[in-house]
Amino acid sequence: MATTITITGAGGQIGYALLFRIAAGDMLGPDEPVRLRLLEIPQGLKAAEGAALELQDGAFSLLEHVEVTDDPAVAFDGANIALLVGARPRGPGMERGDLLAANAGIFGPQGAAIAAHAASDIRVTVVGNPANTNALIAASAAGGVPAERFTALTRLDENRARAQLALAVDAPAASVRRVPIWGNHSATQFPDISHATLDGVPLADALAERVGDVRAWQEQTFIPRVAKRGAEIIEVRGSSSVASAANATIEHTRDWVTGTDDWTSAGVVSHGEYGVPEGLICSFPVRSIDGRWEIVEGLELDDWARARVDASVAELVEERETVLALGML
Ligand code: NAX
Repeated sequence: MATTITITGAGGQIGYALLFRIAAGDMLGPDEPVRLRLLEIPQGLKAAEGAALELQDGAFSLLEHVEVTDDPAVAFDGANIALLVGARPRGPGMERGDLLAANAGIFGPQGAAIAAHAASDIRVTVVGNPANTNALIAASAAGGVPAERFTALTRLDENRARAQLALAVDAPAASVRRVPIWGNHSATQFPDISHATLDGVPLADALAERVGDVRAWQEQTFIPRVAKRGAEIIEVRGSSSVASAANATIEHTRDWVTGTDDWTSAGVVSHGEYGVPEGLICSFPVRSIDGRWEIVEGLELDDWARARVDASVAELVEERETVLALGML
């Protein structure tokens, strides 16, 4: 049976980069037929309809059906996977609270529609920013659906971190692993290199040989580069990250369904792991086993790392408090 995948914001940039890769089997593999549901707001429907026409023209052998709608009840009906990409961007003069409120107005109703209409094995990946708190809002509106089924994308941050480390040691990105992102998908995120491996062995010595003082390099070069990579892309490309974000969304969802052979990063619900308050959707080092994300436990965090994790988690707590105070949680 085909997997039903709902993509919100499907008429936008990341949507456009996602659709054709999913139809080509990049997310669920070459043997899994897919049915796509594209959800847009009325202003975005034409763009999504145009993408649907191009999907037809791709004559993809795995693509069984495409439907474009602005009705969440239709979009999430029977969905096995939901990629929540559409979000309200920060407009001029918009305060953080306004942004959270505007997005709560999107992700709350979508969470409720998922609870009412999606399949019982629904897996939700939130891409639209602020991704962690949007996932929290959707999860809390989705009564009856376990919070573990709602995740926020931090895989792009991890990929950026692995790529920067690989450049530093002059190795292919694929040989660098175990670089988890902790905390929020925001400038406070903590890309952690203390467990990083290069072809399966600790990377620390190779890195020290290249950069000298590793801690200084982390603070002055690596962390700012990773955390501000989105801004760098905008400056150079003249537009935000699109194909790399779609790629990360596909990798995150594929790993969730098919499993991992090593750690990766995902925003998942905390049950108090590493002292992160329960219920927050926080990025952790994770593995995917039997179709579920499991947080990698028992890792050492020294005082320096702990302070960075705490700062990012404090931001998540603040976001949750803002949304609670608005009565939207
Ligand atoms: P676009 O503005 O190109 O597309 C967004 C689309 O969402 C638009 O077509 C809009 O009509 C639609 N939309 C808005 N509200 C909707 C609703 N209630 N239901 C359905 N559709 C709705 O943005 P794009 O470049 O595609 O980025 C999408 C989101 O991804 C943004 O919030 C962006 O900040 C976020 N990102 C998240 C990343 C991550 O790693 N988590 C990285 C990339 C990206 O910055």
